[in-house]
This record gives sequence, C-alpha cells and structure tokens, in this order.
Amino acid sequence: PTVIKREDYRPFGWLIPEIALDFQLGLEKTRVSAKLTVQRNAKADRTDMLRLNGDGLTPLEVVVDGEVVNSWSMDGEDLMVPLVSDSHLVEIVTEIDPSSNTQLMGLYASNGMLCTQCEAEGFRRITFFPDRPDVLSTYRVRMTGPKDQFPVLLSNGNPGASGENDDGTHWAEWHDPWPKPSYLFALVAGDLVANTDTFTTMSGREVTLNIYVREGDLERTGHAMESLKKSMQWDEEVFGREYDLDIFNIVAVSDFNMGAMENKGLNVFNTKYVLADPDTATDGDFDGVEGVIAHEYFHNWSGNRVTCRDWFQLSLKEGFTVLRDQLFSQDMGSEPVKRIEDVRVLRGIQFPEDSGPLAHPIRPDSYREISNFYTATVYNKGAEVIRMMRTMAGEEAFRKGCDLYFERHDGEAATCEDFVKAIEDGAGLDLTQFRRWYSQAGTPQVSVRMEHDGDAVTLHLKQEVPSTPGQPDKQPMPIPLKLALFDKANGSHRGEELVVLDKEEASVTFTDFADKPVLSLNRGFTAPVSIRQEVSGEDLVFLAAHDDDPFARYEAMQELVVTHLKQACAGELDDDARDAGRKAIGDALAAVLADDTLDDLMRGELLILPTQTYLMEQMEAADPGVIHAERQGLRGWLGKQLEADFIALHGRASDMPYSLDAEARGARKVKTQALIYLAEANPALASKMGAGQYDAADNMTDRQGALMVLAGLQTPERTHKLLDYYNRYKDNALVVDKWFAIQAQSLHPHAIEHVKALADHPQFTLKNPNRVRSLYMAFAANPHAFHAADGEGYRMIADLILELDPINPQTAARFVSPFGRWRRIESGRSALMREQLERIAAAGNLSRDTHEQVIRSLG
Ligand code: B3K
Ligand code: ZN
Repeated sequence: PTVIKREDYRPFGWLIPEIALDFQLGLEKTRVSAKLTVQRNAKADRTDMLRLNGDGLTPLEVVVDGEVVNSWSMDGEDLMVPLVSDSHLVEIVTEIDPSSNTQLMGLYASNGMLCTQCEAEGFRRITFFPDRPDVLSTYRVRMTGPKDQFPVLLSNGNPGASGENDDGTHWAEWHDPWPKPSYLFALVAGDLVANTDTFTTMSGREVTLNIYVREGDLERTGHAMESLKKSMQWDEEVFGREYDLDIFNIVAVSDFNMGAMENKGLNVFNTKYVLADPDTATDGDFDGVEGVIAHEYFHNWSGNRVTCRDWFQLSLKEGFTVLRDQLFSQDMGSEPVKRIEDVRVLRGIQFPEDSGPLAHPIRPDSYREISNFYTATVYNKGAEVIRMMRTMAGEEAFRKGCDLYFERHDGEAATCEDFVKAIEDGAGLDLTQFRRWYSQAGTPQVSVRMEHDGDAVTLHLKQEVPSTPGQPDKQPMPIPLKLALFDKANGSHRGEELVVLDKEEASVTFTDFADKPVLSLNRGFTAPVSIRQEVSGEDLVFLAAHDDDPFARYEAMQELVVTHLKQACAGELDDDARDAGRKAIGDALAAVLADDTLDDLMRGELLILPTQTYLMEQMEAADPGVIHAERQGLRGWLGKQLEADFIALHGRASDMPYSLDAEARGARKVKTQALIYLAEANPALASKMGAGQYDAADNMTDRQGALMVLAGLQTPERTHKLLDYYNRYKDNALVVDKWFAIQAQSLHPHAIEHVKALADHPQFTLKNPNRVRSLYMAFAANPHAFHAADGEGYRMIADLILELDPINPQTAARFVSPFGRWRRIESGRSALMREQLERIAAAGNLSRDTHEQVIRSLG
C-alpha cells in the first residue's frame, strides 16, 4: 500500500470549473452521468492525460467533446483519459448499487432512502472525478426517481426546476453557485418530512431552514432547529460570518459512520445529533446536538468557503471549526463547565493518542488511508493550538486575524500555513516559532519549581516535548501559561499573568511576596500540556477551595486525587498514609458539597473522579486492575464518609422539577453523581435509591443515570429496570443504543459475559455503526472489562475488528487504537495485547484502513 506524503503535493493538471450530474435513482441500481468541463491548469505541470479517481467503478461510456471514445484506459481504479487541447467536455456514465454499499461511503441505501457521504474520498465511488479538495467546481445536479419511494429529492445549493414524468417518476434540479470540492457533494432521496423554519441574516436575506427526518421523528427536531438558528446568529455576531444560500437543509440518517457532514447547503447528520426530547435524550445528548449542529453549520465558512488544499491540511478546517463550536457552546451555557468537559475529552482521548504509537502532528506528514486521520489530535488538539493563538493575541486581535483569513482565501483551497500567516498579519503576532505546534507531535511536559527568597518568588519553568514515532528530537515550543500567585493568608491573588515559555528552560521572578504564595498554573487550561510540579496536598486543598478560576479549582481537585491514587497504585502508602490521603480528599469534597457559592453544574464537575484512562496515562507501566481497585476503593471510602451528605444532596436534587435550564440540569447532574458514590459505599441503599430514581424519572437523564448505576450492581433491581427500559424503548433505535452501551460500560463484574450475550441479541447488527459503537466502543472504554487479566476483552475486540473489516473498514479501524496502549501497560497484558495485534496483522485481505492502524500500532 502506498504512503502519501505531504511534501509530494502538486497542483492538479486540469481545472474542472463546472460539473453537471444526472442521476437515475434506484436502491439497487443508480445510473450516474457526469459532464465535466475540463481546462488545462496553467499553474500546474503540463500533462496530456486526465486522471479521474474511481473506487469500484467501471466506465460504461466515455465521451470527449461529443464523441464516444475508447482511447481511455484504467490505471488501477482510476480512469485515464488522454486529452490534447486546452479545454474539453468530458462525459462519463457509470452505474452503482447503493444497497450493497455497507462501507457507507459514496452513495448508499439506509432504511429505504438514498444518501451520500463523500468526505474524504467517497465521491470516487459515485463517479470518476479528480477526487481531491483542491479541485473546485460549480455543481448542477438533476435526479430522477420513483415518486412514491423518493418523494423528497435534495442536493447542494438552491433548488431549481422540478417536475413529474408519466411513468411514476419525478425529477428535481439543484444548483450550487459556490465552487466546491467533490467531498462536499451530497444527494438525498427518500420518504422524509421536514421541520421548516426561517432565519433572516444580518443583511436581511430570508433563508429557509429544513430539518428532514422520518415521519415519526418530527416531534424530536425542535432542539436541533433552535440550535441551528442560534448558530447562525452567533456566527454573525462573533465571527461576522453570514449564510450564503437561500436554503439550508439538514437530513438525519440512522446509518452513518461519523457524527455529521457539512456538505454545502445539505448537511447529512447521524440521527444521534438531530433527534432529542426530554423522554429519550439526556442533557448530554442535548448538548451533543447543539454542538454538532453548530460545528457543521460553522463549516460553511471554515471548510466550505475556505477549504483545504490537501488532506494534510485537515486541521485547517477541523481544528478551527472545533474551536468555533467550543466557543459557541461556552456562550450558550456555562463557560467553565464547557471548558472542563473539553479538557476532559482532550486528556481522555487525545493525550493517550499523542503518547502512543499512533501519535501524529496536527498537520500530519504522511498517511496511507486518510480516514484514519480524523483524530482527536487533528480535531481537538488542533482546536487547542488555535485557542493558544487567540489567548496570546487577545479576542479582538484574533478576530482581525480571522477576518483577514476569510478575506484572503475566500473561494480557495488553503493551507494551515495560510491560516497562521493570516493570524500573524491580522493580529500582529509573531508566530515563527509557534508553527512548531503544527509539525511536532507529542504532549509537552512542563515542570515548574518555585523558589522563595526574601520577598522574591521565582518560577523555574522547563519544557520537554517527548519523542514520538518518526520524531525522535523536538524543538521547544511557545507555551502560553496563565498563572496567579495566591496569598494564603487572605485567599486572593494580585491578578493573572500570561507567561509564554518559549525556551527549554526559563525563570520568571515576581517581587513583594513576604510569604511564599500558592501557584495556580495553566489557568483555564491555556496550553494543552501536562504540568509537573511538586505541590503539597495542603496547597491543592487550598486551591480546590479558593481558586477563583473555576477550571483551576477543578484542576486542583483532580490533582489531589491523581497524586493520591498514583502513590496508592505504586504501593507507596501504608494504611495510615492511605487514610490520611483519603481524608484530605474527603475534606475537600465535603467543602465542595457544602459550598453554596457553587452552582450544581460546576459542583457536579468537581465531584467527578479522574478517569481511569487519565490515571493510566500518568503511569509508565500501568496496571489497570490495581488502578480500578484503588479508584473504586477511594470512591467507596468517600461514599461511606459522606453518606449523609450524598443522601441529602440526592434528596434536594430530586425535588427540582424538570426543565432544561442550568439549575435543573445541575440538579440532575449531582443527583446521579451522589448515586455513583453511594453505589460503591452502600450497594443495597443505592439499589433502592436508584430504582426509586428510575421509577420517578420523567426524563432520560434521570432514568439513564439510575440505570447506569443499577447496571453495575448485583441486585434484582438491575434485571428489572434493564428489562423495563428495553420494553419501554425497544422501537427507538437511539435509546436501544443506550441500553446496549449501559451494559457494556457497566462496573458489573460479569460485563464481559453480558457483552457476549448482547452480541447475539436480535437487535444487534454489525451493519449499523451506532449499534456497533454502542456495544463495542462502550466495552473498549470500560477498563475493568476490556483489560480483563486473561486477555478475553482484547480477544473480543480483535474478533470484532476482523469480522467488521470487510463490512465497514472505516469503523473497524477505529477499534484498533485501544491496543496502542500495549507499550504502556504491565507486561502480562502488554503481551496479550500485542498478540491480538499480530493476529489481526496476519489475517489476509485487511482493508487499507485497518492495515495501516495495526502496522502503526505494532510500531
Ligand atoms: N467533516 C466531517 C468528517 C467526515 C469524516 C469522513 N471520514 C464531519 C466534521 O468534522 O464536521
Ligand atoms: Zn468538522
């Protein structure tokens, strides 16, 4: 398999200013005629051959300038058409079978409807085309299909003519005036109904908004529509970006590889990120819908109007758009809570990626299969990198840089370098050294030592960027760190400072500190780094109680627990020391429970223990069994110690009536948190309270929270409520997904057996990615089950990969990354994990997707 390198980029030899597509639609047979206007690209090397990418296609007819030709040939999957003049009209006819497309890339059938997914390289499964993001064309689409089967016919841009034929078919035309790359093409045909609304843009244009779903789902589209309108408004206010078509369509489909797709004017969404109502969606699901609707909408500028030159530049659109959706969600809800959630995702997913065999820079240098690079690094670390520029520039200057970027590159396929240059010029920053964040992988480690001498405080800072695959040596990067020095006596500080550590080592001195202050560092998580510092438990307790930066307060609480658990797992604590450590945490937690200046959403964050993944990340050779036991042991101890407080909290929160406002959501959050602690301390009581919460629930957040806790307990209530839940929701696929996931994720000692049994459940199928993820991603993220000491969890996921790979390689390949931990885990499990990777590698006929991930993981 070929390795594609960033340095090999060359512009395409031809321009395709226009394409006209004609579809004769059928679930089993769709005929596609494509007419391309082709012009020699003066900016590229001269060639007399037009290479059109294909994947599984056979040309039925090739016409050049009106004449059928047979001068074409195939080069692998690609169609090669010799062309001698400077401009030509090339017509190609192909035929495809959407119903057999289980990869869900290109044109496929889902529940009787037809839809497309083209990013990154799916368009070549529909017709032969230069399927690369730097070839921009205006699209005219005409489609014809049976009217009863496909009453709704949609494509990108604005609607044109439509009509009916005598044979029961009808047709529709769409025209997209904005030049776009093929990955943004979309088509949908199906029996759908729409929630319709309008939005008036800042220049006074009225835009029609439609959210298309299957008939029974219409009543669950209200939140998505509200989210869309808020996103449109916010992008005008905060980034000055206005929508640019007469219509914006969203279609929800239940078979989808990812969350959603930003096709121009026709976003296609996983139903999971459209449908929500209180009975079937949790508060987290509501946030997910709002965030993904915003993300895809924001791509209209960051991605579509300005697109990517090549796929190495993916973070140009994804990192920036993630930052935009994060800032939007911060503005819609609680800013600190959103920041904490985003950092938790970064640390839980991106940090392990960055320290494992799949580590890559946010702008990778090579790939075999681009689908493997839609990663937390490209998305989430990409967003953090742009956030750092914003922190250093300040909001206003950053906005100037963004304006300049959009102005300079509108209608172009740009690079990450173009973005950095625009921010540099527009915001007036020197980002010369900062560019290293784009080329170097690995999470920088920052260590800090405080020296107090007379009335001077000196911070000695040191950075180290660890070596990663292919990058043994690293250069220092500019690391913006917001900090504050607290006066212990009065519990306050004299203002925040922003220190940019841009050398391997640096010291900063602050004067006028008669007493040694307490350092609060990387406030708001200004830099995506790990901090190493010697802080006393006492100082952490102080910050956990007093820090006025909510993120830093959360951080101190986490650090307190992490430090203790690390020592406990390393066997460094005797019984007395363990008790002392637990007691310090217990006191801090008691303060959190009692603090009435905190809102419950924030209190809920402070109650969440660091995840097992994050703890494993802190250790060189982690033992998941020991970590699990210590973490649960601590939870149980805290639950016992604070039993009365948790019961009271649960009671108080249960009195709050359902609504979507912050207060009610906060109450639901702490309610289930209380139950989680009690479950470990007093299972009998928790079982009773959990069943009570389940029965009283008038919303999915409470019901699911209760069921999640019950699923981990060995009590009859577990069985009763799981059965009740299934019977209640068995016709709602998204809730059935939750039912699978709750069991796969549970703390129950027999979780492995439960997952095995669920794989044989009549509602389980490998054909639907949501269902696969609900069972197996949940399981792979359940440390005590996945990391079972005998390797059974590893075998199960390896079996799944091998079975899923021929059906849906993109989704199968995503299950490889959990095995990347094999280098950072105790030796027994390490060997078992490697064994499974080798077993997969030895299997014949692996997809390019899975093959690449397995080879890289073995390292
Ligand atoms: N751009 C799409 C991702 C498509 C990935 C296909 N392998 C969704 C998003 O990031 O908005
Ligand atoms: Zn995106």
